[in-house]
Amino acid sequence: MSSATDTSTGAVNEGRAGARPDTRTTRPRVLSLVQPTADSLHLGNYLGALRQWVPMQDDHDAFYGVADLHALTVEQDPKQLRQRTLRSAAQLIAAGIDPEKSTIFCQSHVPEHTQLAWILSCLTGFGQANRMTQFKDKAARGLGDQASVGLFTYPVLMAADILIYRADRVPVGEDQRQHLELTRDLAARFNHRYGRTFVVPEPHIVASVGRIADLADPVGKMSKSASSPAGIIELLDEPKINIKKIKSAVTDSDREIRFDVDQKPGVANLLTILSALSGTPVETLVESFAGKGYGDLKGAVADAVAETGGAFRERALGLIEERTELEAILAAGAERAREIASAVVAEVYDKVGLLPPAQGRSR
Ligand code: ATP
Ligand code: LTN
Repeated sequence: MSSATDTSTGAVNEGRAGARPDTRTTRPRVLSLVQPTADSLHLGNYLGALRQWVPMQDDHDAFYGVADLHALTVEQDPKQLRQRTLRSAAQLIAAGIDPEKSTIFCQSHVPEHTQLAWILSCLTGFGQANRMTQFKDKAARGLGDQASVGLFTYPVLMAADILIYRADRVPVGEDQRQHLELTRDLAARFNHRYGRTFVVPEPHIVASVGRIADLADPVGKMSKSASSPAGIIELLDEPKINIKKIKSAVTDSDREIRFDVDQKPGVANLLTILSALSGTPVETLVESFAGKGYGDLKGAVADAVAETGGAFRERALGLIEERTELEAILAAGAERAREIASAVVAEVYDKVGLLPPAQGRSR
């Protein structure tokens, strides 16, 4: 792991009088964000990302939040974006992120992210940015030449989100691995050019659940923006809708339940989901389904999703109504985040040679 204890920021370690003490000196830092691009998070977000975030808040200094600026890389309805930002925050808390343990914030409330993103974009080769496959996929999916420059530079803003907190670990799904590689490159490049400044972060990707597949097209990943309604389990949907989708999940034409991602991607995905939700290893599940059919497997998956999803849904729908409370949590999170982010941006501006504005000397 890269060094967690950096000496350059008093601000990181001081904490505020009366605030939760900053535990950075003893605990590594974890950071991750979700985009508010839908009313509901889906099962892939939950298993691939959020579920890893929850235990990490116990032994890390945790920063979790909502990447509303990233959502703007594709067209959004303004009113809906605001609602989805609050809904996303509610869902993080419903999943078990505790505002007493973690700093929960909204990306646009910490304007230093965009300040650092500009500096990092000046260190990013056009060719390197152009190799990012998520941009290519999203641009190819209908946007073509209309894809925004923001979508193109999205991974640089993501690097800024991570580096500005000197995060040690970043729990994400497999689709973000390449962006993490870019982030690591940019950290190392900046450190090499200007002296040690950033922590080079480690991705935290759990292989078994890093890429939950689309139920209707199990070769693709379950995605808020790319999946058809039939392919995606939205956690805030009525349980009966999700049960129906699971029962209609695409499998294959033979009848054997075994784990083979290449030959039987639909069945492998159902086994992956059931294993993650039940805590039972895939091999044990395969043995227990010997002689049974796809209908039995789907029934077990539907029960497991209903069980985990039911409690989550109830908590989230309750929290979404607590707007004032959610806003207060985000305000407190932004305050703590800005203490760290503003010190890092000041240090970076100085290192790259930007002239500081003179205090009180205007004529
Ligand atoms: P979009 O389709 O709008 O890009 P998304 O469905 O990929 O959205 P994000 O908000 O971008 O969702 O992702 C939040 C987190 O969930 C990220 O860490 C991402 O890697 C993870 N994630 C997204 N989809 C999956 C999936 N199918 N399996 C596992 N993890 C996933
Ligand atoms: N690109 C991520 C969302 C995201 C993120 C981050 C994740 C924005 N900034 C920083 C981890 C760390 C995605 O889920 N598509």
